[in-house]
This record gives sequence, C-alpha cells and structure tokens, in this order.
Amino acid sequence: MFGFISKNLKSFFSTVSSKLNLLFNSNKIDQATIQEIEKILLSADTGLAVARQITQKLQQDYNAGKIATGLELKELLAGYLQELLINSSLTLDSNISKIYLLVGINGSGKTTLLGKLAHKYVQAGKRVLIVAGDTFRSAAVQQLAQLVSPLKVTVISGAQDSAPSAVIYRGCEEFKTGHYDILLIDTAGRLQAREDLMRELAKVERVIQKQLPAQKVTTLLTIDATLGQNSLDQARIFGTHVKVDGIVLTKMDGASKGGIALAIVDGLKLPIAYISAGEKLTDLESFDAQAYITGLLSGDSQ
Ligand SMILES: Nc1nc2c(ncn2[C@@H]2O[C@H](COP(=O)(O)OP(=O)(O)O)[C@@H](O)[C@H]2O)c(=O)[nH]1
Ligand SMILES: [Mg+2]
Repeated sequence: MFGFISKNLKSFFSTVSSKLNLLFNSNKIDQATIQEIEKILLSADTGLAVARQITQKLQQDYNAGKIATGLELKELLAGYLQELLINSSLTLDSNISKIYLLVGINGSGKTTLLGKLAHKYVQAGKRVLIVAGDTFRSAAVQQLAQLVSPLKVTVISGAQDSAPSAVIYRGCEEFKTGHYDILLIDTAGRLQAREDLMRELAKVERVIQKQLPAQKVTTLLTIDATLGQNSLDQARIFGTHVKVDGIVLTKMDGASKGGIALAIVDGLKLPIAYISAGEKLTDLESFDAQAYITGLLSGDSQ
C-alpha cells in the first residue's frame, strides 16, 4: 500500500513532516519544542487525547534529560506513535475470516466498500457471495447490484422494507450449500432510528452465528474520514451495540487531515483494517501502520 497511502495522504504527510522536521533539524531543543509538537499533532486532527498523551511522554523524557538533540526527539516520537498505532491495537488477520459484516452510518461507505472487497476476493480467485442487507433504502439493492455487476457474483436480496435478518438468513443458507469462499454482508445505517438499527444489527449478528456457528465473522465499521473527530462519537455508538473487529477509514481521498487514524485507534482501541479512497472498485488498500508513521515523520511513506 506504500504507493497508495503516499498518494492519498501526500499533501497531509508533507505538511506535518515539514513542520516536524523544522524541529528535528533545529539546534535548540527546549520546552517550547515539546509544546510545538502538541500544536502540530492537533493541527493534524489527531484529537486532544492523542496530542496530550504523546507530548506528556515527551515532556517526561525531556525532564529526564533524554532529549538533547532533534534526532533523539524524532526517535522517541516515532516510538510513541508506533506504540499507539501498532502495539496497542490488535492486528486484523484477514486470512481467518470468510464472512464479513459491514456496519456504519448512512453514507459512510459500506456499500462501496462491499464492492471493493468483492473485487479484491474475486481477483484472488475466490467465489464470493453477497447479501444486500440494506432493505430500507429503495435504491440500495440496485446500487449494490450495479456496483458489483462487472464481477459476476451472486447477490442475495429481498424486497424493500423486508426484514434484513430474513435476507441474511437466506444468504447464510446459500453460503452453506453453494460452495462459496467468502460471504460479504451489507447492512443499513440509519442513525435517526438508532435503537431500532442497533437492535436489528444485533439480530443480524445472532442469525449469522446461528446459521454458521463454526465460522469467524469479521465485523468492519466504516468511518468517513472527512467527518474528522465527529466520526469518533458515531463509531462509539456502534461499538457499544455490535462487536466490531476493525475499522475501515473511507473517503480518505477527500480527507485533508489524516491524523484521524491516530484518534480512531487510540479512541476506539480497534485496528484500522483498510483505507478506502475513491469510488472505483480498485480504490482499497490494507492499512500499513509503519508506512503511515514514516509518512508523518519523513513526508514519504515509501
Ligand atoms: N470519494 C469517495 N467517495 C466515496 C468513497 N466511499 C464511498 N463514497 C461515496 O459516498 C457515498 C456513500 O457511499 P455508500 O457506499 O453508498 O455508503 P453507505 O450508505 O454506508 O452504504 C456514495 O456516493 C459513494 O460513491 C471513497 O472512498 N471516496
Ligand atoms: Mg449502503
């Protein structure tokens, strides 16, 4: 994903890294330098919690006399970013699961992601089954069918306003008998009916567990990166009702500040599985945390 992440986050990385490198290359590292780091992180949209957490650690290091040079500062900052982004978040093993359940608010990019995942698995030679579990929006099924039509995969759908769990039940039955490798399940995301939506998602989870008890289900939550810190609150609501395994940051092509990735991993304690950036089926890549950190510090993630 090196090329991909650097392409989509190029201007973001270059803005952040040029500010940081002014500090790293300076002869004088002092108290003000640490405060400057906090400002840079905040301007990158990492959120206050992340910016504070990192600068408090740097402050302790500074007090202990561990930061005398810009290089020392850079190495310590890299270590703390790594701790936050890699060590403290679980990694998502994409080889275990055959079943992916996509959840998230309306317009956050679930259906588009489903098309991209279907494309990825079809390219890898897998037999993919899709369940159009958004039965609420009248155009939802057509949107999905149109998106995946070049892939020639089977799509299970139901009539508008039919119960999503019934469609998903049929999808699971088909998956059991049809020799598929991958099952991708789309859902609806109306936030205005939050309680109903959450109850329904919980029901969907139960149906899948009951129909396919031996299978590991990976639930991916889509987060619109252009919404900044607001998206975190929405994600938390989902997290309290559904067991989310990983995040997909969507619309990264339109997000000017990529620091939201740090806010998400820190705030939700969930790994970022993919970056979705664009409307084409190929605009999806796994998230590479190391490349992201290199990008922040050096301006180039390659
Ligand atoms: N630019 C851009 N647009 C996207 C991306 N993902 C989704 N969209 C667009 O955002 C809108 C909502 O996406 P959709 O997949 O229907 O969201 P859903 O309601 O969660 O299923 C659509 O117009 C998509 O084409 C992305 O990564 N980049
Ligand atoms: Mg949709």
